[in-house]
Amino acid sequence: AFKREELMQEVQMHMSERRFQHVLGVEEMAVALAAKYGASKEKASIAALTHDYAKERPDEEFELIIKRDGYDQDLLNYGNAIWHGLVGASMVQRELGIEDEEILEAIRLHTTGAAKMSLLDKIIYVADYIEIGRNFPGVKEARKVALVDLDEAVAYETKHTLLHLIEQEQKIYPKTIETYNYWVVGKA
Ligand code: DGI
Ligand code: FE
Ligand code: FE
Ligand code: FE
Repeated sequence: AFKREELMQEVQMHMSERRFQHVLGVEEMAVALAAKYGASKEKASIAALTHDYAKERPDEEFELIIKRDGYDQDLLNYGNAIWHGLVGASMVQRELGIEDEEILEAIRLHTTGAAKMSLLDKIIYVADYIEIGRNFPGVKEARKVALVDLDEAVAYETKHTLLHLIEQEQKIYPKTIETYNYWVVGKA
C-alpha cells in the first residue's frame, strides 16, 4: 500500500523547506484536480510529492547520468530546469522505488509538457503551475481556467511560460515547442 508519510519524509530530506511547501501545495492541487477530472488520487499524490525530488541535485550528477544512461546528448546543452524532471524521474525510480510508469512519465513531463499527455501528465503539469503558493501575474486566471477545462489550462500555462522564457531570452527546449504547437496552436 501507498505510504504517504514515508514518501513525504524522504522528499523533505532532499530539499529546502520552501520547496517542500511548494511540493505539498502541488499535491493538494493535484489531488483536487484528480477528483474533479476522474484520475487516481493516489497516483496524483505520489507524482506530486516526487515531481521536484531531483531539483536540488548538482549539475554534475545530471551530466553523468545523461552521458551514461543513453539520454539524447543534446540535453547537455540545457540545465537543471529541464533535467530535474526528465532525468530526475530515473532518480525517483531508483532511489524511492517508484516503478509506476504513469507516475514516472508525469514527473518526466512536468516542466516541458508534451504533445501527447495522459490525464495524470496534465494534472501534474497544471497543478505545479497553479498551486496555492504560486504568485505571479496570471496565476488567478490559470486557476480559473483549470477549474473549467484542463486542456485549456495546459494551453494557458504553455503559452505564458513560453512568453516568459522568450522575454528572458532563455533557451527553449524542443519539447516545449512541441507542447506549444499542439496545445496552443492546434491539435491538428
Ligand atoms: O520546478 P518548478 O519550479 O516547480 O517548475 P517547473 O519544473 O515547471 O519549471 C522549472 C523552470 O523551467 C521554470 O522556470 C520554467 C522553466 N522552463 C520550462 N520550459 C523551459 C524552461 N526553461 C528553459 N530554459 N527552456 C524550456 O523550454
Ligand atoms: Fe519542477
Ligand atoms: Fe511546471
Ligand atoms: Fe514544481
